[in-house]
Amino acid sequence: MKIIIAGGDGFCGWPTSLHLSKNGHEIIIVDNLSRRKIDLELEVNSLTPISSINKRISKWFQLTGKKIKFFNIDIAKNYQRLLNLINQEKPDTIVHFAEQRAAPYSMKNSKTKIYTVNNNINSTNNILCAIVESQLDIHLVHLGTMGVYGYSSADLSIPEGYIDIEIKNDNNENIKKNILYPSDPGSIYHLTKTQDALLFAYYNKNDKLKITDLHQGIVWGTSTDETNLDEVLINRFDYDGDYGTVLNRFLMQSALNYPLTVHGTGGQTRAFINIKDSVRCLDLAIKNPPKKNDKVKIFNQMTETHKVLDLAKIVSELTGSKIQHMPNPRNEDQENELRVKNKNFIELGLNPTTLKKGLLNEISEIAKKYIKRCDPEKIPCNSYWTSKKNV
Ligand code: NAD
Ligand code: USQ
Repeated sequence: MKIIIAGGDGFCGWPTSLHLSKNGHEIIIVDNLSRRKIDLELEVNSLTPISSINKRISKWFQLTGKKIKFFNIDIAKNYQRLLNLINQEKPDTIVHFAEQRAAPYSMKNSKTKIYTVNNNINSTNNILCAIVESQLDIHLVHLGTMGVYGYSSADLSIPEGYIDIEIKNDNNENIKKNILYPSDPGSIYHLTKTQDALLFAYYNKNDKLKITDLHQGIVWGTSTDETNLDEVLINRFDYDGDYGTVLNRFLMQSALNYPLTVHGTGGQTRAFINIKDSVRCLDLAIKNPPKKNDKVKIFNQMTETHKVLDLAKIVSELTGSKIQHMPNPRNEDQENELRVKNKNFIELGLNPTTLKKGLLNEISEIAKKYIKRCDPEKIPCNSYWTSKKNV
């Protein structure tokens, strides 16, 4: 298959590009390198030393003989270049990772809120418009987030996208409907993903586009078999207060002997998936497109749920690190239970990599290897959800 990977230079996009290239697909990366520019803006680096996109691609060719093409296009702003590329390359599939993905960055200030909304919603709408205008039969696979649902399951396992409801009509008769699960975003970033979901529903209804939306949990880990082949292929490892995600931050903090920064009580339950499973899920989603006239296919891309404090305890037992409860900079429930259905991927053959000590050790080793690149001043989370700090 020929596959355009929008956002293919990023944390999820780069290992996915390599994995799909190894599996014989023809890969075209489209990325405006905005994530690298945000590192410069925040004066922070990936813990791992990431090479330029051209060096990455050349090394992959040298090691495997497989070519990956790269186009630097801002898909939120340059619709015509995106459309020209689609018309020229005629891909079978477009995978869409190209959005600003950090909730804390999206809540930093008005500038980052506006940027996140403009960038994410325009990226998605431009891709959808371009598929329609090209008149090609392209399957769009988008990376959504578990956060579209909110995290409160209210004794109900969160279904994969849709929920059956029964309501009374004007004649007081019960009618049944199958609707998108009500959205409940917790940040401006998560809000853009709920808007994406509406765009998909509309283009699917109006233009019959074939779309798969993957509501992914928090990705942990950094390496895959392909990124492990050479240091030039290494994946990014975000650890700073805006982009670092919770488990990777705890593993990095333990390597630095820095207390594990648990927000509030640590009672927040979240869904998780290892990066190795994330790339496998993309492969499965691409191989199993919706049929013509199917509605948007929605999968929950996660393998397990954990409370933040329990994760801190696991890392602490493994490494001897201390746990420090911090005032929570976010406006979120301090405690929640979360149950999530994920049978779609399991039925397609996903064999989940669960949080094992061996794997945590492997990631700790990477964190230890590069810990000298860490700037401890960048660890605290300084983006507040509201002007009033929580205590
Ligand atoms: P990332 O920031 O590392 O990668 C995103 C890539 O998209 C970057 O390389 C960036 O330069 C590019 N990009 C952004 N806007 C663009 C634009 N307008 N034009 C072209 N390129 C653009 O993020 P990631 O962690 O790889 O996440 C990828 C996707 O997966 C996101 O949509 C995110 O919402 C979703 N996701 C990520 C996680 C996670 O834990 N990392 C979890 C769930 C869902
Ligand atoms: N947290 C801590 N300590 C920290 C960092 C985070 O206690 O040092 C807590 C947060 O308060 C939150 C939880 O850990 O309760 C998760 O935070 P996170 O930064 O790991 O994840 P989140 O902001 O939800 O975002 C990440 C990705 C995003 C993706 C989302 C999936 O950055 O792109 O969409 O995970 S999900 O969480 O399922 O919505």
